[in-house]
Amino acid sequence: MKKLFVIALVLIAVPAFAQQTLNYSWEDGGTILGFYGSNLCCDTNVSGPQTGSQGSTLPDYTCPGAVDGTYYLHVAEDPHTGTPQAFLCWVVGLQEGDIVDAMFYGFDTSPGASPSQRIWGSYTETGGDINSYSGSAGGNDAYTAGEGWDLVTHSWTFWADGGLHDGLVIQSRLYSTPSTNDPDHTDFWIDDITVTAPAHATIIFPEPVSPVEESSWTNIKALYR
Ligand SMILES: [Ca+2]
Repeated sequence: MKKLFVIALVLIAVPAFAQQTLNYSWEDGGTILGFYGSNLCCDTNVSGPQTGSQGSTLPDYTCPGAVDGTYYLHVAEDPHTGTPQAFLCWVVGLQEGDIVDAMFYGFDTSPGASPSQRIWGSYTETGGDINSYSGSAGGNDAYTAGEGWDLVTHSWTFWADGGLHDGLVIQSRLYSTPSTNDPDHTDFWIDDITVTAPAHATIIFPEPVSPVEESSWTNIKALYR
């Protein structure tokens, strides 16, 4: 009887699949993996206090600095139209029923009102790139709380749709007020994302962009004049 009890305990203690947990805090100069919405702009890696705008206001909205380490992410919605998404992580090689947990910090100083952020997910096609959208994966209906750096979290149970998709893009959805107005501009800040996924999956975070990739064609042409 005692042996049976021990075996039962071991079975409970061992997870069905090995898990991995990775963190990205923008300390290497990276920005975003991609975005949805033509009005997402100005993605930059920043440090120290940053002042931005909330809609039509003059810059009056100050983020004091990173919540973790020295560097963090800045993005903006300009003009206000729809809900742009900043792609912060891409998990690929997922299988039906896999659990993916993620959390990040978004900066918000307006309780119960925009600007605010939400953590959300979308599927990508098997074998496709990060822009091969294959449907929304849902997210957390809660917005950043409006108390400075606020943690948003979500847990997804992966739906493979018969093998049509094997990737999950984890994004920040950006909410501004008013939701539609041109030429309004709203700044957002993000830091410290942590993602847990099965060991058979691959967790991809932003990477620093090399100076060559940053150069516009104009700059490249100028080099050969
Ligand atoms: Ca950081």
